[in-house]
Order: sequence, then C-alpha cells, then structure tokens
Amino acid sequence: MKPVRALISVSDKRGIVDFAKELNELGIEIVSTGGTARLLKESGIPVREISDLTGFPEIMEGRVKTLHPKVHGGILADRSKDEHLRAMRELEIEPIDMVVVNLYPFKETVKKGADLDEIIENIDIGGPTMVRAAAKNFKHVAIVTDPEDYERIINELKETGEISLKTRFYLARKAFNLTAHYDAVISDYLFSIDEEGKKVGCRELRNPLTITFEKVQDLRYGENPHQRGAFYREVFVTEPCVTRARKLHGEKELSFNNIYDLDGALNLALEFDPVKEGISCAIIKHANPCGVALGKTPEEAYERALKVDPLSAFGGIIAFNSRVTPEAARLIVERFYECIIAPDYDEEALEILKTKKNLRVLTTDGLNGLKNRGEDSPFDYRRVVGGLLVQDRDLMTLDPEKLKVVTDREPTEKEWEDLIFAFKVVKWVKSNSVVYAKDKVAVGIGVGQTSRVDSARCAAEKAKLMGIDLSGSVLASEAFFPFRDSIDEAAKVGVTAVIQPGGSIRDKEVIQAANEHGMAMVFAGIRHFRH
Ligand code: 93A
Repeated sequence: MKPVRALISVSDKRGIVDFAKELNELGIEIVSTGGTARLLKESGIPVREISDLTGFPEIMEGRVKTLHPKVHGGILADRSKDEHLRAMRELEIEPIDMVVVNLYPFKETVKKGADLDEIIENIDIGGPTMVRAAAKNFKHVAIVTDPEDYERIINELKETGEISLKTRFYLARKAFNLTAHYDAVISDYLFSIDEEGKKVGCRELRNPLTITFEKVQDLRYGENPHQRGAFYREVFVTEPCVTRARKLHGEKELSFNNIYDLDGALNLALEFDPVKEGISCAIIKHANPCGVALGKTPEEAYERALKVDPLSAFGGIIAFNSRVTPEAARLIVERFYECIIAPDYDEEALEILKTKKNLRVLTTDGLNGLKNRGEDSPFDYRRVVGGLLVQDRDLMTLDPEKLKVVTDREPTEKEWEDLIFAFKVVKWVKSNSVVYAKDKVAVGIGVGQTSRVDSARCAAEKAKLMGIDLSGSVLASEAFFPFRDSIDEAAKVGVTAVIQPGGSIRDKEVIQAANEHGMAMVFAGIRHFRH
C-alpha cells in the first residue's frame, strides 16, 4: 500500500514534526486537527486543516473535530469493493490511507490530580474512533499510534515506497491494544470514584468485566530462565509499594523473583508503624521471611532479624519501615544481599550501600499513602491455568477488642507484645505457618508445611540448630490448630503463650492442652492463610 494522504492528530507530540516532515517529503498529503496542525505549520510543513477536508468546522471546543463521515468514510472504505469506491466518488470522500493518532492524556490528567470536569474532557472520543476504524481497515490503511514506530515507517517507505501488509497488521494489533487499554483505564477510574468525583474506598470487585494493568517493562526472564517474564502494574496506585519504588542504585535489572520478594519484604516491614511499634526489618528469601525483628534503630532491628537465620539471609531481600542509617548500611554491606527497599536513606547510608555494585537499592519515597493502603490496589490475584482468582487483599489487622483470652492464665504484658508481633509476622509466611517470637524478634519461622505440627517442629528444630533458646517465647499460628499436637510440641521447647484464630471443632482439646502446660492462649478471631 502506497499512502497518498495521512491524517495526523496527536496529543503526545513527541517526534511528530520530524515524522510529518519526512511524510511530506515523500509526497504524502498531511491533513491535521487544531493543535497538531498549528504545530506542523509553525514548523514549516504544508498542512491541510481537517475542516477543509470535511467542509465542517471543528466545534464544541474540539469535542467534535474528526467525527465526520468524510473522515470515517475515507478511512473505512474497502478499496477492493466497487460499492465503497462509488460511494466515495459520489459523496466526494477523499481516501485517508494513513492515520497517525495518539489519545488525550487521560491517565496523566487523573494522576496530576485534576478535577472531574478536566478528567472528563480528557476522555478522547474522536481519537479512538479513528484508531479503531483505521485498525479495522488494516488491509488498506496504516494506523500509527506509537511515536516509537515513526522511524520504522519512514524507513520502510523510503526503502520500498510502501507500507507492507505485515507492518499494517502489526500496527493494527497495537492500535486495538491501545484503545482496549485506554477504555479499561477509564472504567477503572470511574469505579474508583463516586458521581461527584470523590474517591471511594474500594473499587467494586464483582462489577468490572476486565482487570487493567499497564506494562512497566520486559524482564530478562520469569521465575526460571526458560520462562519469559514481564512486569505490569496497576495504573493509579498511590501507596508505597514495589511497583512505584525508585531504584537509587544497582546496575543489574530487577528480576521477576526480586520484584516478588521485594513486595513480600515491604509488605511485612510496613505491617509495623515505625512511631507506635518500632522500626522493623524484614529479610525475605523465596517469598518467605527468614528474619524479622523490631528495634529502636534500623541497625538494631537488622541485627536482631539477621541473627535468627544468617545462612538463609544470604542473597536475600531486606526491607525497613523507616529511613536507613549509616550504621545499618555498614552492617548490611558486610554480607551479600540482592536488594534493599526502604522509605528513605540517609545520604551517608546511600553512599555506603553504593559500594556494593550489585546491590539494588530501592526507595518508596516515604510512606505517603500508607494510611490508604489498598484503596487504589484493593485486589489480590492468583493465577490458575486458563483463568485468574481475584480476592480482596488481606489488609485485616488485629482488633484489640476482638482478642479473646481462652485459657486460665492471661498473657503477661510482655507476652501480649510478642503475641501481637508474632501474629503480624505469621500473616506474611506461606501456610501452614507458625512463628515463635521473643522480645519482638521472630526467633523461629515455620514455613509452608503441609501440616501445622510440622511447621511448629521445623521452626523449633531450626532455632535449636542456630543455638536459639525458645524458652519464654510465644507462638503464633496463622490458622487454627486442628489438634493439640502443636501445643504439646511448643510446650517442649518452652513456649509460654500462643495466639491463633480459633474456630476448630477441637478448640476445647487445644485449650485444655494449653492449660495443662500453664500457657496463655489468645484467639485472634481472624485467619491469615497465605498460599
Ligand atoms: O474531542 S475529541 O474526542 N473529538 C474529536 O473529534 C477528535 N478528533 C481528534 N478528540 C479528538 N481528537 C483527538 O485530539 C486526538 O485523539 C488527539 O489526541 C487530539 C489532537 O488534538 P489537537 O490536534 O487539537 O492537538
């Protein structure tokens, strides 16, 4: 296909002047809309106004400029059909064989905090209509929506004088992907506000037919080198999270597994309020924590977290809920880690961390948006072959009012603190999971066993191997104990208090076991399965 006439109407004007210049030099007539036409004319490129082609002015502040049968007839005509060609002749419709359009910046307008009227004005109607029309008619028309493609088009035109069917098909696919994403983002946004434009707490889970993400980047590979990988994010997220984090250091690109573990590490670290509860440090390996502790300083939290399982921490990912100090940085660079993520870094701390060439240092740029956690990103997605499971994120936190002591003995004040700490940690451990905690350090982490008692045993055994004394520790379980066996195991290693959701048909037997061992037991009333 040798293009004769191109309609150019772009909001993102990157590269458009050079592109139009080349098209003009190749003898292609350029028809253009308001702002685009002005820019091209100012750059000395001969341009025909769209109103000249339609014989109709642009009206309603540009809301209607290309929505005209002369435009859509010119794009949609099937050049292989006599009837279409006759209609063009009779109605003086001029063929348009290239459409260069990108859309009103809807996303960007929302993100900059514009009011609802301005946001609505940035819902492009004419643009997507042309894009869809041209993409549908790819057998005869080229639809260019991405400035990244300008060079390729010019090269092809210069080399062959044509735009091949293969290229037109490539462009059409991209075009429908663009309009699909564009409308999905609008729909996503509308589900996040009320009719006055006020942000509402949570998007509807059951109404939307589709789920929208935008691509951040391709990854070198997926979970394993033989799997391809890419990274997508939700469009309007504002809370501190790995998708919004900025890399401050580290040449190596983040991997699929790095991103996944950074997410786990940050979620766990942010479970604790730095002011009310203390500075947290979480060390993650293969999606599970291998060290978690609170401290008065980041260095203290880090040291306490690390000592539990330094072997597993090798090559791990670290997260803090507070600014990283030079003291903490000095300790961290003594060992090998893949990544670190925190709200902020002391300047000197950053310099120290930068001495490790391959350590990726990420910042969430503070903790803004943490209070509205889940507002813009309310869902959790799990892949199943041929589909996707969607649920609310597990943002439930312990409600002190709902905690119920079920044993003869009440926990001591110190036990209470450790119980609450342990229950927050166990939420981020793969099920079945238990966490032993002492002095706000997770001294034993039982990860992902198929039976709860195995988790309790594994964690205790590991602690023993590391020379950690579990006597005086507390135990948290993310789901109820089906039998008394875990309680008996815990008693053997000196656990004095237990927290668990409760709700088993054998609760009585479990409570009795705790009473026999002189333990305090608290029912949390909530469960935190994590698969
Ligand atoms: O307001 S619209 O929905 N109505 C239209 O008829 C129309 N035609 C093109 N938006 C329309 N466009 C869009 O205008 C294009 O998609 C492009 O993003 C923008 C370019 O406008 P200008 O050339 O005035 O800068």
